[in-house]
Amino acid sequence: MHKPYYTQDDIDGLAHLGSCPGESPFVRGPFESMYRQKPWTIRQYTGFAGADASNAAFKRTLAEGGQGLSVAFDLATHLGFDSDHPTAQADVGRTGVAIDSVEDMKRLFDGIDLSQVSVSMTMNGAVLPIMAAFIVAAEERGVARHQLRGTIQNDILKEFMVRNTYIFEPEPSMRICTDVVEYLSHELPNFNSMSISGYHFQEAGADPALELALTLANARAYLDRIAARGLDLDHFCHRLSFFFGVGMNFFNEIAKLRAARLLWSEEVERRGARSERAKRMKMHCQTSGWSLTAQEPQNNLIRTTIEAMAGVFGGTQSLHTNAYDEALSLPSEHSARLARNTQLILQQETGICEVADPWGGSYMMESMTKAMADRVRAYLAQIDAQGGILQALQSGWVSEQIQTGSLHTQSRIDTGQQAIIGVNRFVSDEPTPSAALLKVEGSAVLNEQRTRIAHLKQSRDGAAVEQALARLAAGAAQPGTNLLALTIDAIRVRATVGECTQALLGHMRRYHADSRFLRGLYAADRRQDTAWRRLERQVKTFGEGEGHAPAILLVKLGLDGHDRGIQVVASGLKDAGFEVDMGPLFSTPEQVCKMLKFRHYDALGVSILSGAHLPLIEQLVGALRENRLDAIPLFVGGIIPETDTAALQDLGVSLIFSPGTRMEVIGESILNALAAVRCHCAE
Ligand code: SCA
Ligand code: 5AD
Repeated sequence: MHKPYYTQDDIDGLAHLGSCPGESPFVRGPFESMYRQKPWTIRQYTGFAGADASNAAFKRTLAEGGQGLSVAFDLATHLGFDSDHPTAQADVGRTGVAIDSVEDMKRLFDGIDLSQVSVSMTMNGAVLPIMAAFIVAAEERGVARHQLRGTIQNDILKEFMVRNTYIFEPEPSMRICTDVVEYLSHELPNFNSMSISGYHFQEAGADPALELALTLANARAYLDRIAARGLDLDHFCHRLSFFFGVGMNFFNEIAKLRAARLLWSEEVERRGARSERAKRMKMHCQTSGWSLTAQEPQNNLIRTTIEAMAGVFGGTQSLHTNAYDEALSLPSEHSARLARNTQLILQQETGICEVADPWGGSYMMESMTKAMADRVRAYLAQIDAQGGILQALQSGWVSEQIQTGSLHTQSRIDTGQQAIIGVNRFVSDEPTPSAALLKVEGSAVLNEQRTRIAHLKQSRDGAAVEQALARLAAGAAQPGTNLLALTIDAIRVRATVGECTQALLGHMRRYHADSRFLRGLYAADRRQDTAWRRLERQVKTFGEGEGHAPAILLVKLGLDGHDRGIQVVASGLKDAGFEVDMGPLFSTPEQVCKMLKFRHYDALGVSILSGAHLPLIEQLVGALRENRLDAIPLFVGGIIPETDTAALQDLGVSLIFSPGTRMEVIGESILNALAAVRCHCAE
């Protein structure tokens, strides 16, 4: 909560005051001249379908004012599956670009001079083959390693906590991260070897203080590992970069970014760094995807502009602004252009770049920066008391903190305490003018990738591939060998991303996470609310009629790991009186059938945000039919464009819930649908 106004009293004695931008502790920004000398990099996260389509989008982005590149890979690539792997089929090319080999990587950057453009790659689980493919692609184009500028995300801890594109268990995963940092610090001195991320925590429900605390806690864990290898902080630390989300909490977001630099500088100094460069935090920011709505999507342009301004006032080095059609699909050409223009207008029309840290000295901002830093320190102390972030992860503390945040936010929205214009206030009855959405032809991409893999496998030197993969597998069993060096050798002889991953899996176990959701918290927030109490009564009445509470199985299908939505729905329905089970992430239709046979369920709910809903639901419905389970009512929630509604209904889906649907609407619609089925059966 903010005070009504702030005065000199609020900043008297604050220890962090008094420095200039570019001076330790860098609270006012990493550089003295900041944007006057070099504005932040307009770096839009881009990728879909195959390498050629994404290459065209990169070239368009650069021609239309983008200043750096940022690659979004598809889920199959993230999880180390080649496109021809049976598990990956529905997801190929959906949420990002499909990359199976160095040949794909070369096409991705065809005609783009990698000695001039910096490239960020959001890759964590399959970081070894992807980083290797990038290095080999550049090498074969004649770009020297020291010329390569960019960033690899390489932040596996937050994958276990929220983002869910992990492959190996935490220990081997930490080794891989550290191998990458070590290799890049020697071989690619201008490449940022980690982008330690808070963004995904915020998207999953963390408030700015928790987001920052978890980011710094993870960063500390990485520092410990890297230090244990004997690397000198002053040699590698300036290449550890950060990544934060920027939501609608305007003042707090600015304070968060200022506090982030302050705390990082303190941390690195405490560990004995001597150079200023090592203590200076640099960051990328992305406006919040979660804050954008499917209802009246043009409102999202306004939200994104405000969030972008908070990122800029906070002193970010690089920025992605989301497209307004975010809650409906991946950006279209038009929405991507508007998103980019948002940044160009800020840079070139407003004068914002002329003054560094314009909020510096504000009674409010300085005291909020201090308050933010204090809250983060308190979280870090809590994490330390548990023995560190890995322990806090394994005990479930991290996910409990984040889910608590997401449930409180949801209840505040559902009760109207937190305003979202067009969703819970000033809802428009007018139909939203329909925008042309990007459509990925998944099966075409899949067929093309399959053909390319087959061709690659025919034309390469099979024996050389086998030997390189055997060396990689042996390296996995041998701490002390650098796995990135071995993966580069394998990728160079045309091993695929999937083959490298398989080789590592020989010695590094695949990680499986539990699905958890919280009980009691959501209902506690809504106890006074008549709409909620009505739902509770309806569930009770249904249960009395049936002799048991309505039971629902909620599942995620395919490779999509976005589980904030399903967790919130699971908690809400459970609190309303439903019996709720949640299947594990990455369920297959066969596994869903098995779960349905294990106990009685009245309904099945599927959450899909990856755009793969049509093939996945088709597969699921086929499996349900084969197993004579197709009488069970099927609900789907997620990012489902209206144009796909009819096809899903034809497949037998009873109800479709878009983002932003209130909990009581979900609960009541399910009960009504169940009642309708009962009536129908009785006729
Ligand atoms: C800049 N420079 C200056 C200066 N401004 N020097 C003096 N005075 C100034 N005012 C120098 C810098 O030191 C640097 O040189 C060079 O100019 C480039 O500037 P930069 O600030 O480093 O900018 P950039 O190259 O853009 O790098 C930004 C950053 C990097 C450091 C943050 O890591 C980055 O680009 N990150 C992007 C991460 C990203 O896009 N992630 C997408 C995630 P030196 O290098 O020589 O020092 S998307 C995601 O994960 C969400 C979706 C999902 O899938 O879940
Ligand atoms: N292209 C552009 N933006 C993307 N996002 C995710 N995948 C892509 C992509 N392929 C953005 C969305 C999402 C956030 C995590 O990143 O804004 O909410």
